[in-house]
Amino acid sequence: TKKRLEVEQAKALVAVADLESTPLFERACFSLSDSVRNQGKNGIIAEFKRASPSKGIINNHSSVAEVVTGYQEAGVSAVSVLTDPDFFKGSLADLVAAREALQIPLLRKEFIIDEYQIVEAKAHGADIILLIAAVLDPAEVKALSEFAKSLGLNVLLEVHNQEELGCSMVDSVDAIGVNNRNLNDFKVSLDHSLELVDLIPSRFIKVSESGISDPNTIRQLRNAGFQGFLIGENFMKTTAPSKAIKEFVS
Ligand code: IGP
Repeated sequence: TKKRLEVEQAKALVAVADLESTPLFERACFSLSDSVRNQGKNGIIAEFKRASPSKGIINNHSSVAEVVTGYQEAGVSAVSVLTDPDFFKGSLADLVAAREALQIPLLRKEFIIDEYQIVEAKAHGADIILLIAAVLDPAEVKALSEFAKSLGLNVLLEVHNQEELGCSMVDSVDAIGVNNRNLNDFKVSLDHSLELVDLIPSRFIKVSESGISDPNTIRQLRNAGFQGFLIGENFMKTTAPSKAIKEFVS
């Protein structure tokens, strides 16, 4: 795949030992579960998202630092930054810029298929990595999540249906996210979250992902048992995402 090539090129350019000797790699990670349980924060995981495969360019004018600073001021529990260059116009430089602006957990939003990307995530300031059940087999989810935990990172496992949840769930993940968007046809339905929430054991942080655009939806999801809410486009599509999030939470 394209991602495999991208990873092999990155490996040829920067050795693991070089990533491991960066100051950010040494840093202790913020805990996602502590931040989500913190009563002073609102459970939102707000995303910096320039573009997407379904929408094309969403926001090409806002700076990472300005947007994520606004997210933090609005009381979010964590920030997510896309690093995929092709589909989402993101980069590791975006991740570092977010880290420099934040004192809360930061998620590297990426299609992770290799341990190298996990080392890279930590070396560029991430506290949390995403593992997507739709692109990994259960043995890979287990191995990659255990590797991430060994580096002190938090792990968010993303599922879309009951089958993925059943075969991918492992104790080495901290949080389970239900993606309301089908990655194949991009259709969004909250029903995915509502149908899966009771099948997720309570030892995991439960996150509902994608297509959330109304504070009432958050109330509904919270009542159903979710603690985390991953939101990108609703804020990024506005002229000032940092203002949009403040209005959303007020
Ligand atoms: C955010 P939205 O609809 O609020 O912009 O969605 C986030 O859930 C979405 O970007 C996402 C994603 C992913 C992107 C969820 N899982 C996996 C890339 C890969």
